[in-house]
Amino acid sequence: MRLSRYFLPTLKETPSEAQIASHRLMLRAGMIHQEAAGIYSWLPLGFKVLQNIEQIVREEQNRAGAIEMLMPTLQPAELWKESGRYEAYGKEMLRITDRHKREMLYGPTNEEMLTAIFRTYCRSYKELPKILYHTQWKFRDEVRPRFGVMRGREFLMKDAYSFDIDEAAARRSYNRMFIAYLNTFSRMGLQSVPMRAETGPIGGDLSHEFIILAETGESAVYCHKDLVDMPSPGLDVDFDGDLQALVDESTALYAATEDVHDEEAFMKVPEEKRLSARGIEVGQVFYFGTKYSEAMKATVTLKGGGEQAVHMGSYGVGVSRIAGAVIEASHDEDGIIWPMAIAPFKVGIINLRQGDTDTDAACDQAHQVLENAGAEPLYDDSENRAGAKFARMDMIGLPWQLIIGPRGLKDGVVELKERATGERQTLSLDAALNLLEKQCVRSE
Ligand code: 5CA
Repeated sequence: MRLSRYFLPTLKETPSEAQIASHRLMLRAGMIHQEAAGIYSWLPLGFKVLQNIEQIVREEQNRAGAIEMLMPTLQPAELWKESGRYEAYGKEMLRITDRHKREMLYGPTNEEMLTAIFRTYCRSYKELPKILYHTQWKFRDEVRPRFGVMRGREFLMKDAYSFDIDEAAARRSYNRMFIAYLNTFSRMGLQSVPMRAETGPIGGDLSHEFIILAETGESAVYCHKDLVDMPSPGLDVDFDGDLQALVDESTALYAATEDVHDEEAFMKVPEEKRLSARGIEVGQVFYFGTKYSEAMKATVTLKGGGEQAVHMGSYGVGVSRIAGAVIEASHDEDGIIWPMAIAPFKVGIINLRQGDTDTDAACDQAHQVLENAGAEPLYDDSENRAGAKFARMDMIGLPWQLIIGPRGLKDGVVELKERATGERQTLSLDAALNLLEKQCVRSE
């Protein structure tokens, strides 16, 4: 992509309304544009990041055996009256009346809708187990939307729902999602810590939040320090096998969010291993048994006769929140440092003397080769001074910078800079392009 043809409205000044680094940088890097409190447009650069996050979430959901679908943003109020949550949800729910005076709402989550779909089509134990998911915009009229996309009112969530015959089977579905989440966040370069958590308006008594430790996180959390660098299970996990041992390993050490924190149990952790910190919740999993299936009569017939309300769980990932969380976890004073897996472009080409025939030709060649190889280059072909080009490239945080100027070309060389380490190397254009193809093109 040529910058001259792209839409990248970067800002030099730090926006005064932004209190944390990720919000500031998302505005400055031209990723998002605020439309109303907690409601954002995703500009092209931000939208690419959002799509990359969504795709990783999708691949790991599919790998774990969940099935993708799509439900609407608007929901009829009747469904929520059946479960009893229409009143209980309170002011966080955006209620809408259509022209026929029918009560609707902008969905904050989809337990009711999917339970109703399930009961329409699935009547027998033979249909079980099932995990269905979608990635869709949600609306929660938060009292204090803040920190940009981290606590929005409209936000993108992946939500999955599991249906099983009994608690033991439901626990297996819970474990699938639990392990899938560890892998999902790890692929994005995030170290997530699963912590016991409150269930809130979703319900049930078994729940874990997946927390990214960060000083600017909204939740106070307490955990054993060894959890902070625990390796993720890895993509070769057998999701049809027994995952209980893996889950037990990840939950054996103390880890809890403030709401369920047990100071007495925490004190049993050796003092030098006690960590009380702040964190960002990027995902949460719930098992709530028959809470919705009983109220909404989602039952299946049993093998030996009789009927059983299905056991359910739900599993959310804050897709849009993750864009902010990754920046909180990965930036420096010059700007964002994208992990390769979700970077909006993988390499920035910087032309140090626009208009110089040889330099322009070398940049054009690099751009074309990298485009064709699928290395997703962004070519700064603007007339700006080199200093301004460097500053902008650092700020938007692409993993690699390929720097091409007339002086180097005379000696047959270009410069390659890695954003994360700041390391630079001087090499021939061919060698640089070779290296970039290896680094930036996904191997699968
Ligand atoms: N139905 C369940 C699971 S599918 C549910 O709604 N869970 S949740 O309330 O925990 O939300 C799931 C994830 O969405 C959270 O872990 C968080 O990462 C994200 N999220 C929740 N509220 C917001 C918000 N206001 N802004 C951005 N992301 C949010």
